[in-house]
Amino acid sequence: MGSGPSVQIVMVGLEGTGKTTLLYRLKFGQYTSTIPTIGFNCEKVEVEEGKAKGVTFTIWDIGGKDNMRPLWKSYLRSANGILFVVDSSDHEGAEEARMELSKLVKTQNPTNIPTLVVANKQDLPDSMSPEEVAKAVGVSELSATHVCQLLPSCAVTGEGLSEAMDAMYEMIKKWKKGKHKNR
Ligand SMILES: Nc1nc2c(ncn2[C@@H]2O[C@H](COP(=O)(O)OP(=O)(O)O)[C@@H](O)[C@H]2O)c(=O)[nH]1
Ligand SMILES: [Mg+2]
Repeated sequence: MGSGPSVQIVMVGLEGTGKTTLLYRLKFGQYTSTIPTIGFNCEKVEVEEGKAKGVTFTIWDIGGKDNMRPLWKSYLRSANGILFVVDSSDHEGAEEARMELSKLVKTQNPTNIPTLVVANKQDLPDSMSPEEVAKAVGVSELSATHVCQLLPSCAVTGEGLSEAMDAMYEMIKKWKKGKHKNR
């Protein structure tokens, strides 16, 4: 990996939202088929374009089955940012995603590391728009008190992923500055 800055990211979300697809898309630059994640995957990804060029992201892709969710918080201790992946086509799952996101950001994240919600599967015809996803999973409420924003993506084609990594890195940089100021 390069000699540039490096950050640790925890990627979570309900099962089947596209986390592992996103991870492999970033890692290998192409679509890779996945199997349901038991436990976790971890990859180092060096961004090759955009504002976060040269930054190495160590991404922990944590299984989203409900028996894994209590473990999400233990991965946050050494993390600099959270990627919360949502399946924009899963209308029924939005309420569960909203509860898990809120719990994670408000109570399981004592150092308030920034959260980027990724509205994935934007390519599917019945997908909610990014604005609809933001509303459904409560991003606007959370962003009043926590560093939380949302961006759209399609992990299969990779659309939006470069913008998402840029945004995640910008949020982390700001968070680090703010943290040092308060010391
Ligand atoms: N149409 C579409 N399918 C996707 C997208 N991202 C992931 N998938 C599919 O969703 C399924 C679950 O993906 P996976 O990465 O295993 O989800 P995970 O459980 O969050 O890791 C797989 O069949 C993927 O090919 C996307 O952006 N668009
Ligand atoms: Mg997975």
